Amino acid sequence: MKRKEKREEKRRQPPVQRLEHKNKGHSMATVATFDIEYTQFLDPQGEPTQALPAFALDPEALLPLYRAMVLTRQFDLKAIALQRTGQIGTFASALGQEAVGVGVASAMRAQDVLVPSYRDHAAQFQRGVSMTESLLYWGGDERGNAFAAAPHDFANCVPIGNQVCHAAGIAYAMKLRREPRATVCLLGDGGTSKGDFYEGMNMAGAWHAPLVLVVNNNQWAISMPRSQQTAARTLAQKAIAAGIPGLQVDGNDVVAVRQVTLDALERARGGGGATLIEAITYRLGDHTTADDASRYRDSEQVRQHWLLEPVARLRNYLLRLGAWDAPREDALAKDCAAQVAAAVQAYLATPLPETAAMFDCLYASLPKALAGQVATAHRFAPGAQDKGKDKDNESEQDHG
Ligand SMILES: Cc1ncc(C[n+]2csc(CCOP(=O)(O)OP(=O)(O)O)c2C)c(N)n1
Ligand SMILES: [Mg+2]
Repeated sequence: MKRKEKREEKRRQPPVQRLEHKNKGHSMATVATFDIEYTQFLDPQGEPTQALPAFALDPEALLPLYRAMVLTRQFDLKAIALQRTGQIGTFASALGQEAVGVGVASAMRAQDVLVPSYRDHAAQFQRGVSMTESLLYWGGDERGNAFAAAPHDFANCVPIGNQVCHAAGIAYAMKLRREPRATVCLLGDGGTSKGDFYEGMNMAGAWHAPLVLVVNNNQWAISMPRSQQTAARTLAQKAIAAGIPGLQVDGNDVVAVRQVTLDALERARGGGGATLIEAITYRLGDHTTADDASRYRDSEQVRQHWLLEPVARLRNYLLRLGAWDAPREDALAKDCAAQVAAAVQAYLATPLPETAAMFDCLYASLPKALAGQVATAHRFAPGAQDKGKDKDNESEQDHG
């Protein structure tokens, strides 16, 4: 083995510490032990639980985080109302999970890359994605994924966990190009049961890629509770198999989420490789507007989790600091409502996309079956005259 290879081998495999002990009558050795750490700075009442990081002592640094969480909450309410009135399609609210998106994305630099799932608009807004773009996306308009202010961030990923593989590849590319950037990938607790998650995380570990994986553990994968999702005691410990650090954070404490993400990003950019962060939070809303969670979960459990939610927690801390009061809260609510209303207006005023635009950017040349669907789409486009024609052919094409 060449000297360089030997050095690399040594770096990857620290000497095993053998701890001899007896069990069941024969001697064994513990070859590795692991800990999963949990970080919290603010308790549910907004009271510090330990010495705070510098940014959390500075109202100027905290207020933008608070505003962003309140704005996300108002956006969610409005988006649900738009779905109920048929003005957007299905929508996935981030109610209760605002601190994860805001905390994580506020720790990123502009040149980093965010690889989100469909519930991550709180993070996207921090990155400069506009609420109008988000509404376009949920309205079925692919132009909503072309983020003007965050052009290298990835589009919302709806297939669960797939984005982890893309994120690992992006992070590896950053490493190969020696760029001082990192990739942040957001996924749900359910996503950690997918093969893509393990494969992507494994490659990021093997490549020492600058990747921060954040599991938004909101306790539910649609109607599947966390307890039935996996027998693993924590989701963070899944990192151990990939040889990267895994840790838990109170996902309702924006200070903690931001701080652990800052640390993981610093490690990533400094060549220290990937990290898995499990942010413990709770999905206070339905899975999406197509769901009714009251059919499968106990309202008392939801009520208990409202006591832990992130917006009131930071507000209480700001009140404690003397940096917040009722008039400022009122002014913020009005300001957020005006911002959301302007975004909705801009969304509704956006001309519809070209009918067949949904087929763009999928294939270099359209497969035959999809070409048939393009023709069908044109036939049913607003203003098309011949909707009734060619019924037989149409059903063939739809199933092609
Ligand atoms: C590959 C794949 N399988 C199944 C689904 C259907 N599905 C949509 S959301 C969801 C649950 C996801 O739960 P989680 O990862 O915890 O994310 P959350 O919705 O809680 O944010 C499932 C199974 C999907 N979108 N993609
Ligand atoms: Mg979930």
